[in-house]
Amino acid sequence: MAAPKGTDEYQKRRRARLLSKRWRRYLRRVRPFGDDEPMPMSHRDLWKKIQRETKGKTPAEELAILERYLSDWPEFKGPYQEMRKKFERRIVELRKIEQVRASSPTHHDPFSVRKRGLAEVAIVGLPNTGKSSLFRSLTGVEAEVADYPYTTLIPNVGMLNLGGFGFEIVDLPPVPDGPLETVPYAAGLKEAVLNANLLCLVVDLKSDAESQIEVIRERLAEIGASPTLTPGTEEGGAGDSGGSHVNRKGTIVFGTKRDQAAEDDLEALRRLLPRAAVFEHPLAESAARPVAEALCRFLGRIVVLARDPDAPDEPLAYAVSAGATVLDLAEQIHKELASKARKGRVWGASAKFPGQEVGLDHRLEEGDTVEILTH
Ligand SMILES: Nc1nc2c(ncn2[C@@H]2O[C@H](COP(=O)(O)OP(=O)(O)OP(=O)(O)O)[C@@H](O)[C@H]2O)c(=O)[nH]1
Ligand SMILES: [Mg+2]
Repeated sequence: MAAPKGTDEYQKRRRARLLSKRWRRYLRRVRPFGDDEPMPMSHRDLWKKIQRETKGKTPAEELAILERYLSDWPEFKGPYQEMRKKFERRIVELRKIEQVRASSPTHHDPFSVRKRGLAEVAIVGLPNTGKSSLFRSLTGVEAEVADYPYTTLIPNVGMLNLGGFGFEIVDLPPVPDGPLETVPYAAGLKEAVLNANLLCLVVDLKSDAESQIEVIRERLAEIGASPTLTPGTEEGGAGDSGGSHVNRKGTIVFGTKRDQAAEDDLEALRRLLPRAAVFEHPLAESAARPVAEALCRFLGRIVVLARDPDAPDEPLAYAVSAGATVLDLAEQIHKELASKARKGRVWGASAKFPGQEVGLDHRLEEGDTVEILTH
């Protein structure tokens, strides 16, 4: 019941009403989202705050921040809802970026133009010698394979993945029997070969190996590249330039169609190229590691296995610099692991006995298996 005008009671109630009105207005301003989930700021300030928090963040971090804000975004109308829509669109965009990143085998940024993996390896050989078949075996990526020459006219690209590292493999159209300009893709082939860090030379074991190698060398010379079969020799390493005008490329060799070739053909190829790392196709089941090791040698790296003591069945291969220590390996796996690492346990060439406990400065050797202990 209203108090009669002029009475003290009337004045008291009026003051209370006014006060609560101002108070409510004040509260609305400082708590635009109401009392349940106070977010004490205007939409402009909120926008600025979110911009500040997301600035310079990785897509994953930005996604987490926006999702956190949107999870308790109120049903407030007006500019807040426009802002919500903007953030929702941004979230869709960020999720796409994350999806592409996660599906990229080496977790490199797919939008950057950098080569993926440790190095790019181009498969080079004459027509119909089994380059695309080899590419498929190494990468698991589908590529057209057929029993006639010039099946591949556009390069196929995939990754040879070793777990902790990988190489980008490029399956090229064939180098022709005759001069380079006899093929319409000569310019592209030249660029692809020069752009690769390493080469993988394919020799069909069913045909004469010596003449194939000679023709490939001639074509590479036309391109301005020279295969180097032995790492670390004065012939040059994997570097893009050996100091002269020829572009030296560390090169491994594959003898293909081994299953259809004569018994001795692979050995004959090895005798022909005694200083080269020569592999065979079809691939042996455990071929990926030795192939990666041979490629790594041109890069001054060795392959070691890191074994998580809590998941000993799934060691991961890593390519560390030759002469790397247990600590170097830990750093390569994860900065945090390196900061917590106390010592290592090693099996393999650098260990005095299997499972030897070693300090963090212990130097690793090719093929070692290492556990990094944090306590
Ligand atoms: N038996 C056997 N056949 C192979 C092997 N590698 C390739 N082939 C066959 O050889 C033929 C040519 O293989 P591709 O992988 O298309 O050869 P390519 O060098 O990529 O051919 P181009 O792209 O035309 O230069 C196909 O019929 C393959 O099935 C192998 O290791 N063993
Ligand atoms: Mg092919």
